[in-house]
Amino acid sequence: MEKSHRTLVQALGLGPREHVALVGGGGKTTLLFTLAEELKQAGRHLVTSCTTKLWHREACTAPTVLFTEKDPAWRAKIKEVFKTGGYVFLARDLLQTGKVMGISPSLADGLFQDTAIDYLILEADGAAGHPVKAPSEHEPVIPGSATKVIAMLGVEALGRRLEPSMAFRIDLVSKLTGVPPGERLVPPAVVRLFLNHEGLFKGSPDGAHRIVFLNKLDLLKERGIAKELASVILEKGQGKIERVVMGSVEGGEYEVLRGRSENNGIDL
Ligand SMILES: Nc1nc2c(ncn2[C@@H]2O[C@H](COP(=O)(O)OP(=O)(O)OP(=O)(O)O)[C@@H](O)[C@H]2O)c(=O)[nH]1
Ligand SMILES: [Mg+2]
Repeated sequence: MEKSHRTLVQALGLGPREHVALVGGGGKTTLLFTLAEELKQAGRHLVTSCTTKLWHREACTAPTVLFTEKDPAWRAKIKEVFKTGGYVFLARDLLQTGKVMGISPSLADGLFQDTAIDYLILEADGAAGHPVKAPSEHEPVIPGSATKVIAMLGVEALGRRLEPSMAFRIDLVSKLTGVPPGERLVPPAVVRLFLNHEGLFKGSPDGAHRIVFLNKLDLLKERGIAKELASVILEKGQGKIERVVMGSVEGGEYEVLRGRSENNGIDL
């Protein structure tokens, strides 16, 4: 059964303390800062970061950006920022390319042990702006203490032909889905991106909830194809996928399809 939600916290079923890792393509950064703003408005203490690379201009969406290599007082500064009702984007260093280098998974794990931090939200994968990706050998980079892993896909790719404009690491996408380049990305094939052990959830901690997020629903004239994908994922996922969220992060609308476990999330 589907359920509509207005907040990401509800749609994702977040508890009072979570370590969230975002993988896949089609809206990770947008979701990261939309969720951060929701949690900030609710007075929660959160840190945003990445274990990959991300544009500095994107990191600057956060009220404060701290670099662990440049600033020995970064830990104390996070607490200072909490007192002002803000939040931090934490990175290792600023690169000449205009990107920031992310933190290590072990630093992320250590950070989440600090109970002053309610939420740690990380971008743990890169898709170079494409709606679809498949992970390479060294991707994604998910810390062991992650409690929720959210694998995203931009639904504008569904039913479209597999082309370089659509998919990052197109050869791997083709291999995982079984769709040859130039053929259509139909739901029964796309399911494998989420359920194959070499797919988007690769390296997720055993205890973490796995959530599929089908984003940019606003771009679809006919939503049936996204719903078809969502139900096949839950059916074939056999309880491994806790929920599928279909929605539009930019439009602020979310529909949730549940797996076996019931989890309504906290009320902010
Ligand atoms: N129409 C629409 N566009 C969206 C939505 N969410 C994100 N986008 C757009 O999709 C593009 C990619 O979004 P990002 O948030 O940068 O995606 P990402 O997964 O972080 O991408 P990479 O960091 O390159 O891997 C941007 O142009 C966003 O503005 C949405 O809900 N609807
Ligand atoms: Mg991004």
